[in-house]
Amino acid sequence: NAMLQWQRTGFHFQPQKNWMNDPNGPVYYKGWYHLFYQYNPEGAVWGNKIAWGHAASRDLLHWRHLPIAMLPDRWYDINGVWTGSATTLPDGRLAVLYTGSTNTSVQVQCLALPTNPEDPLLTNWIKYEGNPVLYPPPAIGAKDFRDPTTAWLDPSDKTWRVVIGSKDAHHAGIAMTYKTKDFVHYELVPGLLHRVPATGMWECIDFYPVGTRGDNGIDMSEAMAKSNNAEDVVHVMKASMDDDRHDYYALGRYDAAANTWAPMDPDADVGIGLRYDWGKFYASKTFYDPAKRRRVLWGWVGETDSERADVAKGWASLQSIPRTVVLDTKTGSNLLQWPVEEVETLRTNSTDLSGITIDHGSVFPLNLHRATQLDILAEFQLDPLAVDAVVEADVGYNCSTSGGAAGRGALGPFGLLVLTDRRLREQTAVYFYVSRGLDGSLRTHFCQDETRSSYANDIVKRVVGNVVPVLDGETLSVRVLVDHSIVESFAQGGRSTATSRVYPTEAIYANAGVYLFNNATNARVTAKSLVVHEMDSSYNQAYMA
Ligand code: DQQ
Repeated sequence: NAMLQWQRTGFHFQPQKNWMNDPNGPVYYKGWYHLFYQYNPEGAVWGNKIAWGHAASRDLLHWRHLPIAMLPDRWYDINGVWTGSATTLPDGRLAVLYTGSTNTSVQVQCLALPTNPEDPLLTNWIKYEGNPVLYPPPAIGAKDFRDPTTAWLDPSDKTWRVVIGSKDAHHAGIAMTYKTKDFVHYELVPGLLHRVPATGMWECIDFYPVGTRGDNGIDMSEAMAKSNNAEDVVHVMKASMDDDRHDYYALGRYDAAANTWAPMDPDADVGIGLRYDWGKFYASKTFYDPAKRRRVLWGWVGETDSERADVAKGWASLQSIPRTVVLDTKTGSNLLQWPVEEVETLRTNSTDLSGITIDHGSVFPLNLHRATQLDILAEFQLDPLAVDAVVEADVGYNCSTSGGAAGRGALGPFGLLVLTDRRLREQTAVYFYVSRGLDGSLRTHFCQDETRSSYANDIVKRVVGNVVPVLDGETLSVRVLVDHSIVESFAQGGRSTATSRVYPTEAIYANAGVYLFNNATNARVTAKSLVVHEMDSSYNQAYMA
């Protein structure tokens, strides 16, 4: 069916068919990037046969699909080989820990190792004969104990630390630390690494350092070995909140001796402050890439259409574009996420449309060849005289509830309409909205409006987004990746991101277009720079298995 085929992406990772969810055990090994993922070999929905799908790549873009790495075939994982992480040992070998859902649906931790460490493709895996290696501790629910992190070496006693998420009896989300010498025997470290009331089950915890200089990525064990330089790093804690299905992170300080991590800003703790992405993005995980000395983030981008539609098309879910993660040294209070540099190698035809001014209440069509796979970079500036003339505007603005791209205020919304049909009725809007307080201060929201993204009606359509920090002298900038059924946007250099799954019915193939729009009532907007790159597909024949 051509319409469903249309939804497959050109440069986002997806299996050839069936259901996918969380990224698992991402790692760089002997020249290859490996991505494992939660995979249902039996169909396009989640189920109790979840296995570890597997693919490998030289560049994080062109993937070689490999055989399933692990199937649910033991009593301790017969209800699912669930999420886990890979750890690179000092001798270069790998240890993988994952959660098994047992024959009685107890969540236990299991160890797996590559059958042949000489094989750079890591094709075959052995489950450790003594599995499971870890059961839920007393007072923790049998079904609330999952998703072990990548381990790191603690220099004080030269043993490994692993973190596992759960919730306590008061519905607080918790992070527990375990100690192990050999990945077989474990000891619970007293106390909790962290706890946040009322946040419920913490899935897929990620815990890693970022440098305060904001440049290279850092391996966790390396950062610990240099703990006398603790001032040079901040530790990020991320949890995927089962209650609301979003990935929340916070920046904080790790005290290894005390087994505690505390947020630098208590008002921005895990689950109540920052999110990786304001759209569809969950169960994410980072890994340290020693080849390019960077930290790379993957996130599961699920479907927002109906299960029936997924079954009809035979597949469900994408992975986000892999994103480098660094500390934002300008604000000091958030991360920056940006598509890995390899993405730029897919750029083909490039159109420079810098300097266009859009009057208030108007749209401007971009003259492009193809608009289904794009990498758009735009920088906007509101007419400064118009901004000065506005005394107060839209102080209570909210992306989700203030009318989206069709709403009109003094200084917004304005931005881009992508995957737009010829009648300009099917469209996904990526936009800024500036409000002004009585004290003269400006606040900028970055939002993505899915409400007109498809004529189909079996789809969850929302307006997502939030306030994004804009510092003095900065323009409003956004990078938008358009790839058939996904719009993945990065505002202000990656301070804020928004990912939408969209299902256009008319804005497909040659009918898809891009427009600039400005729905502000009081100000003209200039696209100071605007470059649109068409993107090659990464799924070319040579790389198919
Ligand atoms: N998905 C896995 C679990 C994890 C959840 C099961 C998060 O291990 O907690 O497929 O999406």
